[in-house]
Amino acid sequence: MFSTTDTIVAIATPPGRGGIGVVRISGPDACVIAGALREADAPLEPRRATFAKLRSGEQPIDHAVITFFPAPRSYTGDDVIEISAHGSPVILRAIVGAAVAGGARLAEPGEFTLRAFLNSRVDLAQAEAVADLIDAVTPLQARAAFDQLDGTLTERIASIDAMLFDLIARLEASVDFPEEGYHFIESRELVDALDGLLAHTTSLLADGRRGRVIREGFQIAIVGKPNVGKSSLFNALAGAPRAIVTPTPGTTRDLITEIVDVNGLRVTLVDSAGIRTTDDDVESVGVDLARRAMRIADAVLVVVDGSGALDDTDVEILRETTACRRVVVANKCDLRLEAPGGFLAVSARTGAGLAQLRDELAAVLDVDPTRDQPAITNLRHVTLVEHAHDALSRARAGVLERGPALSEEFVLADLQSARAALEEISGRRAADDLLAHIFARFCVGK
Ligand SMILES: Nc1nc2c(ncn2[C@@H]2O[C@H](COP(=O)(O)OP(=O)(O)OP(=O)(O)O)[C@@H](O)[C@H]2O)c(=O)[nH]1
Ligand SMILES: [Mg+2]
Repeated sequence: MFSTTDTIVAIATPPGRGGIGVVRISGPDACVIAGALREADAPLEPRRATFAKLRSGEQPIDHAVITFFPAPRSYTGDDVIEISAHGSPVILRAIVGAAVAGGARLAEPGEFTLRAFLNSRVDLAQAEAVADLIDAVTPLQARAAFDQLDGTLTERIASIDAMLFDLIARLEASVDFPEEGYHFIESRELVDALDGLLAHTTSLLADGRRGRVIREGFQIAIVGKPNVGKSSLFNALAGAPRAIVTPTPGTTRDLITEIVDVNGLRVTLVDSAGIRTTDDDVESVGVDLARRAMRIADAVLVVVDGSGALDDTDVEILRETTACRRVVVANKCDLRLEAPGGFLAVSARTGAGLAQLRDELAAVLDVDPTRDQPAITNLRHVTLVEHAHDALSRARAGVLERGPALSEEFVLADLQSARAALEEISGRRAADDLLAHIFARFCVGK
């Protein structure tokens, strides 16, 4: 990878124009480079916003506010200079250009956060949370990412790791002093300790399912026979007229998707062709697509026409979706008060029942945004906790199998591999290519 000891510079604010734009410089020469950029004699005081006139050589650039965060108490752990100038790409590029002329190097994507990780300002899970926080689409995603950045996952992993460390130490003592004929830990005690650890990994994994969908989102397919108002409901939930709505059955053929916020959950809604048997070639391709979308969705929203009675096609679709997580709605309730089949009455036209529909969709996805935030949201973390969990289960089975004449070496190997998995979450053991992969997700300047 690139050098981690030189001085880097990048624009930290998003591309485009704004009231303020920020250029960040990090590294041993940050102060010297910033000094050459401004017209002033007095050195920058730590953590004090200082007004400055910026120049590039003899050319004036802008009025700006410069703040100096000395190492190690800065974002990256190195000396950091933040320059807040007017948010014009021309000005910000000129500042970066002057910094490069002064000896800085353009930062790679995520390089500021990578340095924070390498300088132990954050662990790997926290660094990943920075990217998630920036990418968050719903407030719930932002909360989950913030909690991770704040160290909730780090703490939970560290407490499991500490217990493992203690157990390993005692087992190693037994292995190292076999002639004493004394076990530093008896098998019953070992099984109890493993049960305690497994309880922690189990609860982390349970949080993991909820957490991952908060981070990655769900897919919900809207299905029903033609003309029941699927596209109208899709538009109502999306808050925009995305899909064509007409009184002609068979209007929608393609799959149409839109990302919506359902009570804080990121949901990809999929509108599709009305399901029926048809001679129309194009429509029948659409019906196949609809069935496929229905099968891969995390949940389905089955729509029936509430203004009339159910017919065979409705019954068939209801039967096809019994095994799915689903919500069934009777649409067009503005035309008739009582919904057939006791289904939730909604109206895409008036908006009646839509709030309750959102609640029911969130409920069927089994994620309650008001509950405590899950500490684990990322597939990489879930997979590693699974590894640790499996290794602990193997260790437990091994102890039970061999009874009192337990063989510490086998158990030790499993415990070590559990520990290795957990340390990969925090990044204490992380290969360079893993780091490169994770930080490549960041944008420049982060
Ligand atoms: N009164 C009333 N009419 C509705 C409502 N929702 C949809 N409609 C009407 O029902 C007709 C069909 O609506 P669409 O949203 O196109 O129905 P669809 O299920 O997507 O139909 P296909 O794409 O053909 O399968 C249109 O004329 C809509 O205006 C509703 O809540 N109340
Ligand atoms: Mg439609």
